[in-house]
Amino acid sequence: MMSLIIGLGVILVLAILYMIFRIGNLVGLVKGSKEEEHPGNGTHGFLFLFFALVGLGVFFWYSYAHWDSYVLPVASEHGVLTDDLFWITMAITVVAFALITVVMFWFTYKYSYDPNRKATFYPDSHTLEIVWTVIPAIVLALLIFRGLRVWNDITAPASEESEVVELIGQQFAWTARYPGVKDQQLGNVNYKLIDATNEFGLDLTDKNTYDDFKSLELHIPKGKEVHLKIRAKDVLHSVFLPHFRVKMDAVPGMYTNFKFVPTKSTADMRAETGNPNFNYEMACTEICGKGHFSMRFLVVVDEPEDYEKWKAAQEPWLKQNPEYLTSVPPSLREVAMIKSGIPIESEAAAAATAQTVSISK
Ligand SMILES: [Cu+2]
Repeated sequence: MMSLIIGLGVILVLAILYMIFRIGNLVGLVKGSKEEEHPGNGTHGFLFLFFALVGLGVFFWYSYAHWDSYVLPVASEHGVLTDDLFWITMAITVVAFALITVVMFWFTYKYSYDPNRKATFYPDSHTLEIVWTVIPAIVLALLIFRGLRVWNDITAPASEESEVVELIGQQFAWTARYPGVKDQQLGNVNYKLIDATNEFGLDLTDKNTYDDFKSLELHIPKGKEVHLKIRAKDVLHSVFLPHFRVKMDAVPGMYTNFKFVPTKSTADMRAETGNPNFNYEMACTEICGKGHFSMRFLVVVDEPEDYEKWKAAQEPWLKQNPEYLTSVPPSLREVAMIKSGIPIESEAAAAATAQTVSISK
């Protein structure tokens, strides 16, 4: 309602201004003023200049006043490179923008209609054309080639030694799956195996799944390459880690990847920002439905030794859900129990054995 009233108010003010302008013209016409052929030229010229100066002023003031929100601390190796590229591009484009604005609006003001002036006939100038084509071409080529080189490095495949973490987006939460400390390999998944408990769709015929564990926080080690394997269970989501300058869509039916090296632990960042409550966060940047806003995920960057300790303290998914032992092929059941840490003499183990025996009878 309020915006409707404001909208109507603006329309009314514009209509009144137009009427005043028309009346001014008509009065001029009646008086036989000389301006009748080109009414309001001087005013327009001045307004152009005014608009340019006020606009530029507001642009620079706004950038200055909100400077803090432009310069989020960076906490990854490649983030420093992309920030550099961003600020170099920004500097060049802002200089060009300011120059063009000033020249364009100044000319409109300076050369507004004057009955005593005659325009010069100026069909073309080769030198001028060459200058304004070649200089921007060189500048753009340098920017693009440098950007391409950085981009190729950022999107190159992750190294074998990287820490692999799987991130899964679904309406409306993130989950992380870690390869487990015993085999350091993510087990296979199959979307057809997804059910209320087996939310990853773990394929329990694959030995590598037995020590995989789930986490509702993203823990990553400082100074080591992290390889995010990203997927989605329903619609498009997008992984956004602003401090690490990481952004990658989560796509149903395929993996997307992003590798990066975190350079500051959560503790380092708390010291740097002077905020003892600082936490890294991951957000979804794909409008994925009405609960989109709740797709916030806590990110913890640990020192490498703390990271190893944290990993070792996590319980494999299979140990938390031992009833799924029945889905493990009998020949692999012992391996599954050892890797996941399910006691051989447990009830679940007995149930699985009983089931096998009854099937084979
Ligand atoms: Cu989402």
